[in-house]
Amino acid sequence: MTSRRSDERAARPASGEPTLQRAQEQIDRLLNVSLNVAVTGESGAGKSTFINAFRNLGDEDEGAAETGVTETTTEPTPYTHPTMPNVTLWDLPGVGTPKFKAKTYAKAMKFDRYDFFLIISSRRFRENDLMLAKEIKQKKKQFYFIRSNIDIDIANEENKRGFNREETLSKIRRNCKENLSDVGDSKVFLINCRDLTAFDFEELVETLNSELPQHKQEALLLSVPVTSVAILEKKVKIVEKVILGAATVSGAIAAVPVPGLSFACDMAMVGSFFTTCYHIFGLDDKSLKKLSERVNKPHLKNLDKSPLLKELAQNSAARMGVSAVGEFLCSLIPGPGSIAAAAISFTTTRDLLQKGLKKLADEARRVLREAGLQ
Ligand SMILES: Nc1nc2c(ncn2[C@@H]2O[C@H](COP(=O)(O)OP(=O)(O)OP(=O)(O)O)[C@@H](O)[C@H]2O)c(=O)[nH]1
Ligand SMILES: [Mg+2]
Repeated sequence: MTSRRSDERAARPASGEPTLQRAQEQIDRLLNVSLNVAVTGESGAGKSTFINAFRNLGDEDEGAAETGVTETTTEPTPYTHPTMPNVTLWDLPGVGTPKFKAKTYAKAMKFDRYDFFLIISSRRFRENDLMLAKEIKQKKKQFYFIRSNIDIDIANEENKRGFNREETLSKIRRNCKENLSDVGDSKVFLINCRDLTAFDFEELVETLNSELPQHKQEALLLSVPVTSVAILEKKVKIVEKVILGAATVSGAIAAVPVPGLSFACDMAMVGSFFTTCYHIFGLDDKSLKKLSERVNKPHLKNLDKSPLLKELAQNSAARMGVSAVGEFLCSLIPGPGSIAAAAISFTTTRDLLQKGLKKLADEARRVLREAGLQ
C-alpha cells in the first residue's frame, strides 16, 4: 500500500501545484495585469459619465466619478475597476478650459503613463479634439475616438422628414474621420455614454480586443460590462481557458486522487474562483439592478435565482467564508458522495470547475435573454 505522502506526491503535476490552486493563480495573474486607460476630451464631453458606465456604476453611486453640467473633473483621477483591480480608467480634466490650456495639457496629464487613450467628443468636432489626437500620436500611443451624445443627435434628427438612422450615423462617423484625417485613418465610435448597450460600444471592445497585447486583451474583456451575448461569450471563453490551462496535467496524474489536499482550503478556492466569475458575468445584485434599470425591465432584479446564484449572492454580500459555494458545487458532481471526507482528483476538480462555469454562464445567458439583449 502506498503511503498517503507518496500518493500526494504522485498526484501533483510537475510544477508541484494542484489544479485548483493553478486555476486561482491564473485568475490572480489576470486580475493583476495592469491596464491604464486615459479618458480625455473637452469639458462636458461625457468622460466621467463614460467611466461610470464602464464600471457599471450610476452617476449617483458610491465611488462613481462626479458628473455635471459645468466643468467638473479638475484633477487626473484614477478609477479602479471594481472586479479587475488593476484595470484603471483615468478621468482626465477637460482640455482647453482656462485651467487646462491645450498647449500644456499633454505634459500636465503625463501622457506617457497610459496604455491607450479614449478621446471623447460631443456634438461638434473641435480643434482641441484634433490637438489631442496629434499629441497622442506624437507620443507613439494609440487613441480611439468616441463621439458621445449620439442618443441626443438621433432624438433631434428623427422627427425630420426623410430621417434615416443609419445614414445619420454614417454622416457623423464620416465627419469625425474627415476631421481626424491629418493623423491618419482613425477609429471612430458612436456612443451613448449613459447607455453602453446602444450604438458602437461593442465595436469599440472588439477593436480594443484585437489591438491590445494578449494579456491586456483578457484583462480588458473581463472588465467590460456585459452589454451583449457576444461580450458574455468572450468572457466565458477566457474563464474556460483559465480552467483548461490550470487543469493541464499528464493523463496519469489526472486520474489520481489527491488525498492530501485540504478540503477546507479547496472549497475556499472554488468559492473565491466562482465569486470572481459571478461579478465578471454581471450576475451580482448590483449589476442586475443596473441592467434592469437600463433596459427598463424591473422584474430582472427579482429573477428566480438558482441555488448556486443564491450561494454566491450570500457569499458576496457577507464578504466572508466562501466554502459553502464550493460545497454546493461538489454536490453536483458524481463521485464519492461526501467529497469532504474523501480524496479529490484532478479530473474531479476540473469537472467541478467546468460544471460551475457552465451553470454560471447559462444563468448569465438567461439574464441577457430576459433583458432582450441577444
Ligand atoms: N444624453 C447623453 N448625455 C450625456 C452623454 N455623455 C454625457 N452626458 C451628460 O453630459 C453632462 C456632462 O458629462 P460629464 O461626464 O460630467 O462630462 P466630463 O467630460 O466628465 O466633463 P468635465 O469633468 O467638466 O471635463 C452630464 O450631465 C452627463 O449626464 C451621452 O452620451 N448622452
Ligand atoms: Mg468629468
